[in-house]
Amino acid sequence: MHLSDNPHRRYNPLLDEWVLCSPHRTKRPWNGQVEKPTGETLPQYDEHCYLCPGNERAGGVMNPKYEDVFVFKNDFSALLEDTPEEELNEGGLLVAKTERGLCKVLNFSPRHDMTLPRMAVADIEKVIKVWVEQYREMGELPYINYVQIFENRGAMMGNSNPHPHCQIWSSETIPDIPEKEGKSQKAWRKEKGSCLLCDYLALELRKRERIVLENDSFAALVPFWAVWPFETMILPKRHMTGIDEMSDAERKDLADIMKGMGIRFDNLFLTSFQYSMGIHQRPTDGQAHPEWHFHSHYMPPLLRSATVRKFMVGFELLGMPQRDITAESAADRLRLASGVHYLEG
Ligand code: H2U
Ligand code: ZN
Repeated sequence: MHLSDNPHRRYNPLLDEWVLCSPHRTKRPWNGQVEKPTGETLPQYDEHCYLCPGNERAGGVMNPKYEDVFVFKNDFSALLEDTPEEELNEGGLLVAKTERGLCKVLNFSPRHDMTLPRMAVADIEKVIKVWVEQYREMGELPYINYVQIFENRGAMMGNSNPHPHCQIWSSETIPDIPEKEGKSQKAWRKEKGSCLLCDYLALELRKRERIVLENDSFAALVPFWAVWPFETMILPKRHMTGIDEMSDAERKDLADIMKGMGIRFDNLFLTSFQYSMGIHQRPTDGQAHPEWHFHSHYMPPLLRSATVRKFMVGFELLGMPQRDITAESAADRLRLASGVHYLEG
């Protein structure tokens, strides 16, 4: 099959969905605008930032003068702990159920101008440690069955504040996407007696067409079925159902590959790369979930420059996801990007 020439569909075995690939379209001329990056520099401390140390948040709470990471309950939580149980079902057409949950914000650094790829590996490790603590702590709450850790980086992704932070939303039900991934992994395990993502990673490490980076414990790759132009996944090489199973050395390796991936993303278009990143792992519903292989997804919208993004519109909203540049060429470009951050080179 000529994957780099002919329009085709690719299967996503995690979501049981397809993506349409149109590699021949990359030959078409580009008439859209291409702007120069602004090169905005931020102060280390911003007196108006509600995430900076010592500053006031909504509702008058003061942030402590924290020195590394700082986690707090979201002042505008999407889910609440004390929502009463209610249900609606009118003929299977008007169906609703109340949902309980807990939302937190985690600041990566006291520095307003920091980003994950520019932080020291040891400081990223501190962030991962808090992820593990929060995953355990929130997951142990009887009404919490899933913990979603995610970072929206950049205004393009709806981030309201450049201060480096992520969010943790934990919920009573398993959200649709991890639920689907869980089902696929369970079905694979039942049918083949192995793990879907262990098998997938072994294949990718053999082929080496879509691997971007790897270390002893992790690999970063552009999945065969990527939808976003530079969509990437980070997978542990060892089968682990959740981030709470990592050894100290594995936590360090995760911090290392996250930094490496972040540097390459930033270097691709010489800009602070924008994305939604998140970790998928075993639900916290009290079951073992041996089928789950934890991993993270990076979904960046940028396509050809610091400002020209891919839009999910038209056919994507009404038909199915579609991409032009192949996953293989995206992986090549990320692999060839420098490992030294452009602001430090
Ligand atoms: P995002 O920029 O990734 O959306 O995250 C900012 C979060 O911080 C957002 O969820 C919360 C918002 O609800 N927030 C507070 O908890 N307190 C504040 O004083 C302002 C914003
Ligand atoms: Zn700040």
